[in-house]
Amino acid sequence: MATFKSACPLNCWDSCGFVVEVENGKVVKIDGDKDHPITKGKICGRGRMLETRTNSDDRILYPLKKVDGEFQRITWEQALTEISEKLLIVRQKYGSTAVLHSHDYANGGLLTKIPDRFFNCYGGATDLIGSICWGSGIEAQNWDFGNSASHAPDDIYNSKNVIIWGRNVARTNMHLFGYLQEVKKKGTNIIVIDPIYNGTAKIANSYISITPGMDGLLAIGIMKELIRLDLQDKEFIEKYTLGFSDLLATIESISMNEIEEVTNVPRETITSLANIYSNGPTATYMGLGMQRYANGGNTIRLIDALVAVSGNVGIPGGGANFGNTQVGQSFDSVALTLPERKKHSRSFVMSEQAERILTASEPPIKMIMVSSGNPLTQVPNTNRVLEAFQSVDTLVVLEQFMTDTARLADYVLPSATVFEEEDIYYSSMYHHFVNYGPKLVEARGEAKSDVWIWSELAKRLGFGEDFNYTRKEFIKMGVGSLQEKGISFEEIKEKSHVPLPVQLVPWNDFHFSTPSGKFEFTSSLGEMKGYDGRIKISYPRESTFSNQELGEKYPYSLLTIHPLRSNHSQNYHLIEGLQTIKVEVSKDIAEQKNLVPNDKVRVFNDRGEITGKVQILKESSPKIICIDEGQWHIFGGSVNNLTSHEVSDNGLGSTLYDCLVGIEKL
Ligand SMILES: Nc1nc2c(c(=O)[nH]1)N[C@H]1C(S)=C(S)[C@@H](COP(=O)(O)OP(=O)(O)OC[C@H]3O[C@@H](n4cnc5c(=O)[nH]c(N)nc54)[C@H](O)[C@@H]3O)O[C@H]1N2
Ligand SMILES: Nc1nc2c(c(=O)[nH]1)N[C@H]1C(S)=C(S)[C@@H](COP(=O)(O)OP(=O)(O)OC[C@H]3O[C@@H](n4cnc5c(=O)[nH]c(N)nc54)[C@H](O)[C@@H]3O)O[C@H]1N2
Ligand code: SF4
Ligand SMILES: [Mo]
Repeated sequence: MATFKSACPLNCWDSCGFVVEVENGKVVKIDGDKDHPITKGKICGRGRMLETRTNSDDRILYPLKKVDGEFQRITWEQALTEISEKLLIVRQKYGSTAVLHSHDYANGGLLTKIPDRFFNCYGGATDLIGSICWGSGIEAQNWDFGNSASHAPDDIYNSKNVIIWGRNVARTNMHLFGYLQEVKKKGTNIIVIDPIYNGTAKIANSYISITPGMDGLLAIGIMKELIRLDLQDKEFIEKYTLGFSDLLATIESISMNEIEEVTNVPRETITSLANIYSNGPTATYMGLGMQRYANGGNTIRLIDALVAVSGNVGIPGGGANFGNTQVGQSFDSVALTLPERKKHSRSFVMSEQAERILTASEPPIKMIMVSSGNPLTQVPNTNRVLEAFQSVDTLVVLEQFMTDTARLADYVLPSATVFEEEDIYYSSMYHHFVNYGPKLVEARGEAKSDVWIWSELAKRLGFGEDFNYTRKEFIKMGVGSLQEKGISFEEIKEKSHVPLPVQLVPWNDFHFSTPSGKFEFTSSLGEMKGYDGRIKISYPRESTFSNQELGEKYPYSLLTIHPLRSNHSQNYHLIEGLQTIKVEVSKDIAEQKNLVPNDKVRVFNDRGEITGKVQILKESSPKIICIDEGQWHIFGGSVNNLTSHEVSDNGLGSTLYDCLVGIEKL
């Protein structure tokens, strides 16, 4: 047996360092790397499950082609020849943008950028922009700061108060949870704002429950109190911001009574939050859940504004922490993806891909290639996604398992798992370390790395010379941008984890990356893109405040949060205990509908329905139903049967949690 350092590839805040045991050419155990400065030897069950995902009997090990509705094993030669011929014919007949590359970010390896290189060299396919995950929040921070950047994890030691605003830290961000436990012992004040009393709320000094989608209004309430009490940071506002008078006008246009009513947060709590924000440093860690609403971008902008007005921007222990895109921006995407090779382009917003596939003309979508994603369970409005993905002539899916998306494919190409290929891994969500993952075992069966698959297709399409590089050479291309900062691939490989040269306390020079160089309450970038750049008062699309009629028909807010034991859809087929649908309801719903635990219920709206077994939430905002995302069709189906594909206010995010439903006992 031998042990090796490696890295978790999963799309997660934490990006952990691993120690992997290999015996007789097989991965047998995964543990945490104690030497990793952030993840310190602790990993979660999803990381450990990668051993099962690699060794499972259910893995797809050979190329498959659907013939008369049944999958048949074919050779790689046949698969690659037929797929490349189809790509050539589609381009010739309809143009390159008749092909859609549908993907998400299921793998945090640097070389997941290679499909972009492939499609650019192909001439430019239809690609996806924005993100169902964090699109509206990232765009919001681009408007306010010019980029989305977080404070380094250790900076939490400088915070007097920590506000966990809509992030399910105990479940989704285990190392931030570790930090919270540690700083709490030293007296740091921890506050959780969330519609659900979650695992993080349990360790907090206070828990504030809020009506879903109304966080921006709470931020306005806090700013109103800051200003009433004359606690705002006048110097910061004066010297480093743009558009404060517009913000003031918005703040003044709504009363505290209205805010209390809509948010369900009492005035004393709002006043106490104003005192906490002004008596900092106060760090705000925002989650992604609360920006998956029609007003999601505006919500993040209002929280950013609160952090700015209270003087918590650019100081140690402060920050409006959302994503940390400066991590991913450290790599040389241009060298890896060759954008100049693209001749044609068309983009669909990720959330709307099904609608756009179904309505596209000039050219229509004729072929879809899917990698690192499972749109049939993960993209909103599953019934429309099914219709869309069934409507094209050819669907090719690069996969490890027979997911709902793979099941629908004409060709399934078996993809290697993390330990079967070399790469470097990072996450643009939390910390700034890049981790090295060596190739530890041979890929099982005839599985191949995605890079190999794209390269073989490239050869057959006549742009093989752009792919005539080894994996190592591709990785080196991507880290070329770090050379002048003294970081090389060899160093990353040797040390297993290296901190990237990003700002550890972002904006500490008060030079912002916005067009004005200031923090922008009124966004010039937003205006340049044709939006009203001002911060507004806005509500979710599906709420009793904005749509009374719908609220009467479907009175409950459905939250579809991330599962504890699976990264999205990745483990449901491997853990028997996950193969049911749990419908968590707030106490008021249980009382009103006479529900007790384990009652069978149907949850429904105009888009679809789902059935499952009741559990009752201990504490939450009223009128809430919560169903974890990621479930497979064979185990009851994805909760995205119910969600809407509509985009968020700034155009680039999803409205997954902006969803009204009804419920009935069966
Ligand atoms: N176990 C596990 N961990 C994961 C993942 C996973 O699938 N499983 N996925 C990873 C990925 S890709 C991501 S994007 C992150 C997401 O990490 P998080 O942001 O922590 O998780 P989400 O499930 O998106 O968000 C859920 C939280 O937002 C709250 N919420 C929902 N609506 C509102 C609202 O209107 N206001 C407020 N204040 N709170 C609200 C929910 O109650 C819940 O506590 O997690 C990563 N980590
Ligand atoms: N209702 C609802 N829906 C949601 C969310 C929610 O909170 N609620 N969360 C959203 C969020 S935050 C996200 S990030 C998305 C995630 O959406 P996805 O990324 O589509 O979700 P995963 O289940 O992680 O699916 C990824 C698939 O990629 C495969 N895969 C893993 N590694 C590789 C690889 O290296 N190559 C290839 N070819 N395939 C690979 C896995 O086997 C898996 O089947 O889901 C979104 N959907
Ligand atoms: S899923 Fe996240 S917390 Fe779990 S091991 Fe991987 S990076 Fe770490
Ligand atoms: Mo995500």
